[in-house]
Amino acid sequence: MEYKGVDFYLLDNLFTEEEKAIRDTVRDFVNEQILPIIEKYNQEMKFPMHIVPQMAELGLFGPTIPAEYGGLGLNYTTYGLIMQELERGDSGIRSFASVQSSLVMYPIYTFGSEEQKKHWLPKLAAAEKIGCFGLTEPDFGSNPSGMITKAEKVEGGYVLNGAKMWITNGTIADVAVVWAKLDGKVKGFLVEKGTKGFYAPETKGKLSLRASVTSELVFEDCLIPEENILPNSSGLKSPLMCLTQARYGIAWGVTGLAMECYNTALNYSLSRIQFGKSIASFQINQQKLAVMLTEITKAQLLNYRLGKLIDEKKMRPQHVSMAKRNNCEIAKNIASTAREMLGANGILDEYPIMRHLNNIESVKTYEGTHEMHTLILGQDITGISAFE
Ligand code: TGC
Ligand code: FAD
Repeated sequence: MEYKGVDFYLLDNLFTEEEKAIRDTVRDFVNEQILPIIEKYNQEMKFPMHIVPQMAELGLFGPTIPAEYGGLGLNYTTYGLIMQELERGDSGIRSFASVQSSLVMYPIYTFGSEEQKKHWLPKLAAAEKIGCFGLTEPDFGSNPSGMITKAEKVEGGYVLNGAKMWITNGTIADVAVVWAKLDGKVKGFLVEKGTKGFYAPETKGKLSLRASVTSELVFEDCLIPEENILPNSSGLKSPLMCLTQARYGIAWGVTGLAMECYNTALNYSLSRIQFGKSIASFQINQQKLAVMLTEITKAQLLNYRLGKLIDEKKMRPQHVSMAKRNNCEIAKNIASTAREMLGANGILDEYPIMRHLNNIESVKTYEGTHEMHTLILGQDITGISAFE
């Protein structure tokens, strides 16, 4: 059955023709290029690299970056809709786009020199170069301020020592945006593939986000040239600003994941017969569908308003935390309920639900865990930090 999206509150009436056209183009791309292949890549624990040039051609990398640097200069609602459609395909595909756009192009655009912007951004938009973002360390995940990776000033540049962990695209990246302490203050560095003393081994054994490359980054006396420091980065606030961008994309992305699980459960329940009737006719299943649709609609409304707040420059990071926290939680619940509604068939790879259910475990964890976003909101409400 043709997928038509989920739009109970007629939000389509609020999107512009351009926003809808771009969303539909990405939806078609997902239907034609991702859904037919993704289970295989997921099972083989590989990222489908061959789709990246097509994604670049569609303008899916850095879509909000101005055209003079290779982006499309689109608004944040459109960026969100792109992420919604990509994650309906798979969280690993959305992750690839999130990292390239929000965690690599955004920091170069925001904290980079004019030379860095001109050199890197068009290549990243065209996917001639792939990037990754290294903040998390083996001993510092939720609390990146404790990071021990450090840079020391030497003649002509900086020497970098330390390690990062759980880095999306690390092994396949041409350039890593790495956050390290220089004289005790966090700064961003562009570490290029092939730099002596830089290794990026792939993390094996993941049971979630399998169609995505995850890596460790190791820096052993890496000499980083002077021109590769991000000159306008300043303190932990700089990487946290990047996280706000990526968290926004995740809020939309997981809504797409939830829409796909809901749609699959709805179609299945209408056709599956038990006790002489479709299982959709039983009250308990109708309640499940009603709750799923309500939660999707609430998530869509959060996303819609959040996009406007960003475009109107009224967004605070706490607004994004609320949407990331809520939407990951409801997506996880919806994927789990959808799995139940398919009975035994729910565990088969013939349906996308089990893959989404496994993926959401990563998505709920990265970019700030559910608990971190709860505490961010708690601090905003009370003025009291409960992190320590
Ligand atoms: P804190 O003192 O609160 O803040 C330091 C400065 O930063 C400002 N700030 C933010 N600015 C922009 N966006 C945000 N989200 C911000 N959060 C804080 C803050 O106002 C302050 O500014 P200033 O001017 O006063 O200096 O810092 P803290 O050390 O107490 O940390 C707070 C905490 C715990 C919320 C933060 O560390 C945090 O968010 N932790 C979670 C870590 C996290 O999310 N890691 C994600 C790693 S990247 C990743 O997962 C990529 S997955 C990609 C994929 O595959 O899709
Ligand atoms: P911890 O910080 O050790 O937390 C463990 C548990 O304790 C969590 O439940 C947490 O909520 C809880 N906890 C911690 N502190 C508190 C507290 N103060 N109060 C209450 N509860 C608390 N990072 C990058 O930098 N770049 C990437 O590209 C990237 N990609 C990733 C891809 C995947 C597939 C995954 C799984 C992770 C990725 N990450 C990346 C790392 C991710 O951001 C971290 O895993 C996340 O921030 C949590 O850190 P942690 O795993 O060390 O958990």
